[in-house]
Amino acid sequence: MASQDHHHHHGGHSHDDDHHHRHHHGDAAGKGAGAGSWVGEDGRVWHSHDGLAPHSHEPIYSAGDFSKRAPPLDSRSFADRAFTVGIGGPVGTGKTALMLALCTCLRDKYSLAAVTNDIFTKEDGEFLVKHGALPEERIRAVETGGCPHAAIREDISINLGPLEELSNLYKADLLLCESGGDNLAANFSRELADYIIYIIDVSGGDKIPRTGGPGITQADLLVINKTDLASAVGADLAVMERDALRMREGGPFVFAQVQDQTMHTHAHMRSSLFLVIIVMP
Ligand SMILES: Nc1nc2c(ncn2[C@@H]2O[C@H](COP(=O)(O)OP(=O)(O)OP(=O)(O)O)[C@@H](O)[C@H]2O)c(=O)[nH]1
Ligand SMILES: [Mg+2]
Repeated sequence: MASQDHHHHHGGHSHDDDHHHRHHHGDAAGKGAGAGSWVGEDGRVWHSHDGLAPHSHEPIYSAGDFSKRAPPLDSRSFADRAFTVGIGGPVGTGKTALMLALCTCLRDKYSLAAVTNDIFTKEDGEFLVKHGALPEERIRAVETGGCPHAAIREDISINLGPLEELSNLYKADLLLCESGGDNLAANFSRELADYIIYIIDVSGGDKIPRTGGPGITQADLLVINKTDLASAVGADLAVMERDALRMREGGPFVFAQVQDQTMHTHAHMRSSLFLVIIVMP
């Protein structure tokens, strides 16, 4: 299988702000910014599309460090919204499968609710409903349009609204929020996720951990999924382990087979659940 290049793409629209706008406002406004974009008073390129509120994208100059990742918020009131676990990662790595597994493992012990993000559909929410992850009314699906990373980073109100509502309706102990699949630069804002899980899989090749986007380096937990496919795609798990530990300064990661619930999988899944549970207030 050809390895995917997760590295350079940015959703195909004009986010030339990320690296250039500070130095080239005129250019960005003139050609790169395109219809629906403008340069704000702060010098950033703002845009509005797909039903998201106007937003600009914070420049991301590096993948950042695990030890310097945004800490949990001091002043966060869990009465307004329960402890929220964000699950991010590239397209198709197993985010929804992980949502289902977490719901299945935790729903008897805790009051849960889930919000899923898709670009143009409600597919993931429907999947969770179909597989009985939680009672249907505890699952909300949000359509983010073409900018899934904005919905977890710069314009999180699209997720905060349904999360707060579900939290209050069901006196939730724990909320799960699945990001739409996005590129390696997408990571959750601390304002949205109290605990961040970033999930990649082996099928993109064993180089992925060392390419080190903010999700890989700064998530509270990295999951490397679909280890059952490693030999089929020629991915060396030892390399992935070495690189994940190095990129994350020894921060936690687990290998997983989220879907095929083998004994082996369960051991890994338990350790990730354990990590989720120990950070709960
Ligand atoms: N072989 C294998 N396949 C898996 C595993 N986990 C998930 N899958 C499959 O991978 C595919 C994508 O899984 P999803 O959970 O939908 O991935 P996702 O990250 O939610 O995808 P998007 O939301 O579309 O970005 C599905 O066909 C799953 O059945 C695994 O451990 N091993
Ligand atoms: Mg999904």
